[in-house]
Order: sequence, then C-alpha cells, then structure tokens
Amino acid sequence: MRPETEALIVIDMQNDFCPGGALAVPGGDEVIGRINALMAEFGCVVLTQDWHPADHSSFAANHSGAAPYSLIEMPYGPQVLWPTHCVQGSQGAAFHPDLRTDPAQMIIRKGFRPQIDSYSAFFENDKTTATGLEGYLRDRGITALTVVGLAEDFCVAYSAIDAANLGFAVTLLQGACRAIDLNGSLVQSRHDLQAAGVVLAA
Ligand code: VGL
Ligand code: ZN
Repeated sequence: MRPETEALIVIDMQNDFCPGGALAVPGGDEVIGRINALMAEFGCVVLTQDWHPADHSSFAANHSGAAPYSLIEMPYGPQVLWPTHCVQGSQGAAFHPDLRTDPAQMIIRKGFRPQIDSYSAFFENDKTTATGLEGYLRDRGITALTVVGLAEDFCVAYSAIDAANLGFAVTLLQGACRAIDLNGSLVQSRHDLQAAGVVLAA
C-alpha cells in the first residue's frame, strides 16, 4: 500500500472517450486494467467525470458553422470546439463499464457551467474557478498525487500541471494514459508537464 498521504486521480474514464464514443481517444479502453489494479494500492482514490450540459459552449454544434476541432476565442482564452460529448446523464458520460468504481471515495464532476470548459480537475479553463478538489485533498492530508486516464494531452495534463502548481508532488503514469494528439498537443503537453515539475513515469 502507498502511504496515506498519496492519492490516485483517475481522469475521465468515460464511454465517450473510449473507442465507439463521441470523442474517442485511440486505445482509451486499453488502460482500464492497469488503472483498476492501481486503485488497490491507494487509500485515497478520486475519479473525475466530464459532465457537460447539452448547450455547453465547448461543443461545435452550439456554434453555427463551426467545425469540430476548430478553435474559437472565449473570454478566458482560446478554446477547442469538440464534438458533443459527455452530456450529463447520457450513456456517453457514464464510466466505462469495465472501470472499477467501488474503490473511489470521491467523484468530481467538471465542465457543468455552460459558458466555460474545464479540462483540469482543479480549475476550470479560466484558471480561477475552483472545482473544490484541492480542498478535499488537503483536508485529507494528501500531499502526493498519481494521475492517470484520458486524455493525456488535455484533461490529464491540465490536472497534473494545476496540481503541481498548487504544491502537490505529482507523477503522471504515461502507460496508464492515452492521448488525443491534436495539432501537436501531445508534444506540447509533455513539455508543459516537465516545466511544471510533474514527474513523467511509465
Ligand atoms: C477532454 C476534451 C474535451 C478530456 C474533455 O477528458 O481530455 N478533452 N473534454
Ligand atoms: Zn469535455
């Protein structure tokens, strides 16, 4: 078992990010077995769920004429427009059926405000609106995080970088992640992770 000060953060292991889903990450389901096994090592397990209203501003379908994967400028900065995904209560938003959810003590939902996206489990994309996860982890005396899940170059990377900036010791297990890799986002995210002091491990 890991020390009580360590938590496992499992990002967005949902049907829509797995093969057959609306925003499928290649090989997304391949990491489920490893993640299930990892959960047994940690006394604190947190799952996140991307959880959007149907009218969410990150959906290309809600911007007339906009193509999926194009960029728009939002008040908080550039935003990729995604295919409609992880709509609250839908099958796509549910956890993959093979993911063990019983060991999770906390499930944090993000991206529920129509006007702002939230890649990170800690802050929405304006970098100031907090999700509450920091407070939960600090109240439990957690100081070190292992971060895994989907997608490595978006929600996993944003979560890991925010956590490192908040002062947590953060390890990202690349073998327990899969990436979208949009316009060089995977190389960029690895650069940003290293600059933030996140340890990249296999
Ligand atoms: C994600 C794009 C949009 C992710 C979520 O989980 O990485 N990516 N929403
Ligand atoms: Zn999303």
